[in-house]
Amino acid sequence: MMDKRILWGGATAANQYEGAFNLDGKGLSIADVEIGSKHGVPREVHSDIKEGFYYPSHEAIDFYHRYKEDIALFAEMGFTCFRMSINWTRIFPQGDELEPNEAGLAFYDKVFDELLSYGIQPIVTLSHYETPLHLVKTYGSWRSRELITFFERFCRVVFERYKDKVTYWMTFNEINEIMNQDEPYHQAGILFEEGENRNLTKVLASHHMFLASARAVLVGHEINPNFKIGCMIQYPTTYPKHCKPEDVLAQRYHMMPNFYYSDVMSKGEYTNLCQAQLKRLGVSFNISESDRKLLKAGKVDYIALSYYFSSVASLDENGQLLVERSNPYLERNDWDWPIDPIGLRIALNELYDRYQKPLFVVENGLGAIDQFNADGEIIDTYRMTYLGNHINELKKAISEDFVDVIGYTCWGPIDIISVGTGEMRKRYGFIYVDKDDTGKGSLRRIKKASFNWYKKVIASNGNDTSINE
Ligand code: BGP
Repeated sequence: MMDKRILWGGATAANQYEGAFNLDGKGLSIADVEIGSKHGVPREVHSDIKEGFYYPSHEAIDFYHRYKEDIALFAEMGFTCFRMSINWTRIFPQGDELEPNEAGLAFYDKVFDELLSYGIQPIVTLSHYETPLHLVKTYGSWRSRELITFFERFCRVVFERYKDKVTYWMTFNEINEIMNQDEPYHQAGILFEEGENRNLTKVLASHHMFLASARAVLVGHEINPNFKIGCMIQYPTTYPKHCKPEDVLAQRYHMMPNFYYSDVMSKGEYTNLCQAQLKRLGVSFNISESDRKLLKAGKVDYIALSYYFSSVASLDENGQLLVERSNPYLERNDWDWPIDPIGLRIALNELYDRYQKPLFVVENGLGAIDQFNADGEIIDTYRMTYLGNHINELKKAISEDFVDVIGYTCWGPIDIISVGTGEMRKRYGFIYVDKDDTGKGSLRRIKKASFNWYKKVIASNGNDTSINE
């Protein structure tokens, strides 16, 4: 039984949800030139919009025009919070203007007012894979220190504008994925050039983003001291493959690039772990005294995390780190992601032990292929089982392990575009959206069986996760 009341809701990102990619003055973001993948093929990025291609972000599922209908459905489920991003390119279409786009600001006013009219608090990500394309082309994205100024300007404008409407903010979505991805396109707007020192670029771009995040924390607190500004990481709970000490070391090695991010943003410095990680990467760089001071002053208030699955790590015979998703103790979803609810409890304990800062689970969920039955319904028991089991472990982390958790927003409470594949058929929602992978469909919203289930979960503060079949 969990007594502590936490926030409950769902999480989205503008580029996967809003559509209206070129309306009311919006500029192009990196998402707007990315096409969907054919199954198994990586997504392709174009330098501009090309004739004859389908770009999933352009319409997405059109929250831009349907926000009232969607928010009413969220309210019906009893949401007390809703995570969304402000699309940077609605506010600063190119990213480097001096004055914001009023129509973009007005849109988020309408959305926040609608949410607040139902008592739903907006939880806002400032940068969720939506770097302005112009900044990528003109400045090389976060390779350039100049982006710190542009990001700070964007933050200042939205903090001022929404200071009475939003309390919880987070800076960069899954920032730690910069180190984990071959090319950190989504996270940092970077595709490598030939001959580029990739590790060095990743480290420097990350440094610029750390400084930008620290500036955002300082500016935000100056505008409203009650703001809570967090970082956001993808938490990759990892187990040693065997009880061999080498595999335990491998597990630690695998966590290093991830803690690298949460250490700098939460502790305000490059810790011994960060230095060890830099050494492993074979790169070094100078950090000025003023940068060090800024990082120390701009530590985050809380840590937000996404959690989907766990991995296992080992060292191969050449001493190389090997990370696998296959774990004989776990089942996997349609996209081969292992399903591991206890991994969430472990994640929360590891993070809280390390940082002693409040945690916010801002993404968790099951991507699945949903099918209508003969009665025209989607009975998504698999989704309820996945979420219910994770919520049960979340409650144990709170009530038995005394971890301080602010809230839980599952990913994609309504079906939206998948970031990994650009598909629609990878569905996370309690609400089905009639749209397929080629962009066809009426966009009609249809409740799945999990809709009423989540309503009950929220009403019971997560204490009733039972499924009535
Ligand atoms: C996270 C992202 C989200 C989201 C989610 C699910 O990495 O922060 O934007 O999309 O993963 O991933 P996918 O959409 O590929 O299933």
